[in-house]
Amino acid sequence: MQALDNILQDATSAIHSAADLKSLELIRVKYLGKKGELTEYLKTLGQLPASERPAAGQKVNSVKEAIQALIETRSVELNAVQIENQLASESVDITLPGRAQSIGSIHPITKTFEDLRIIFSQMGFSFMEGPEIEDDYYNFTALNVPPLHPARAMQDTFYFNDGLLLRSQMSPVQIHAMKKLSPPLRMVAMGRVYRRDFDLTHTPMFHQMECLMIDEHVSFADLKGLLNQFLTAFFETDVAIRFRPSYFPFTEPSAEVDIGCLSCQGKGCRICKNTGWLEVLGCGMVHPNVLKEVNIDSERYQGFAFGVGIDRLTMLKYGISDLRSLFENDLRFLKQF
Ligand code: 2U9
Repeated sequence: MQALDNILQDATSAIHSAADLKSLELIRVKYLGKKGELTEYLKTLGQLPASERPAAGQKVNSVKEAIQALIETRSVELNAVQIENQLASESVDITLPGRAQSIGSIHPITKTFEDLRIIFSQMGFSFMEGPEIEDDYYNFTALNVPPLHPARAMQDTFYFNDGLLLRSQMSPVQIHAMKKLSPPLRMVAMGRVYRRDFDLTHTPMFHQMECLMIDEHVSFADLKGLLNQFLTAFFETDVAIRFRPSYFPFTEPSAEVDIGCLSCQGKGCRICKNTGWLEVLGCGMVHPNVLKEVNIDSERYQGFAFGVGIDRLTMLKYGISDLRSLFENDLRFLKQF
């Protein structure tokens, strides 16, 4: 009986000091397992005189139940501690600021495309598209560019081997349109064009917009009015405009258009090379030869056209001084838009 009390005492203090579930399991095996101290004890019961057996049996059982109950209680405690520890180690600090999603921005050239689309749609122009690979006829011949014109030279245009070329202006889109549709026509073509030019102010691929209007009684005055409205809307200010006579094979008469310098208001600065003016586009009345080529009666119909470099227009509007920044995709630059 004394030995059983000693076992209970030892087991009780071992169970109390068990630090985790693993040590508690070892204690259970030590006392209650198949070869455990109490089990061994049970086996010796048979050697006792029959009169002592029931009392001894009862005592072993009560010690066994007491140990089981102690283990059960401790196991509940240790389980709770284990869960506490796990929760503490896996806890999330919800006061930490989250990782910000970086949001893209609109490329300035795309922004100009979008602005131009709004301005010219509001003035009743339709937008048309065409292939970037054209042939000599649509890019030059139909536009009254003579066979030996310098623009056709190998050093200006990208040619493929089989008579095809990368369009060097947007005009072929308008030739396709004029062959399909009949006047009156108000159309704009915007997109990529290609020239064999690569220096500080030229890239081999750049962006152009060309505008064409064909109707009866269309005059240079209509062209001036439209350009005034367009440039004022685009630069969001009352820009001064001047026309200088020029020459293009596809327009007659032709002119180049300057706007009053946006950074010095015409006083003269580094941007306008002290002239007070910035060249922005070329324009003119569509040459009768171009109208004849697409079977439009040039006696009845006239048209005006103009072409503008979108990259340059964008640089002027946003004060971008280096053309390369439009093509490098440096996020530090792009994120400003
Ligand atoms: C058709 C007939 C005529 C489009 C025109 C220009 C003048 C012009 C330049 C501006 C800067 C090209 O990007 S740039 O270097 N363009 O000066 N473009 S008239 O004339 C047309 C177009 C289509 C059927």
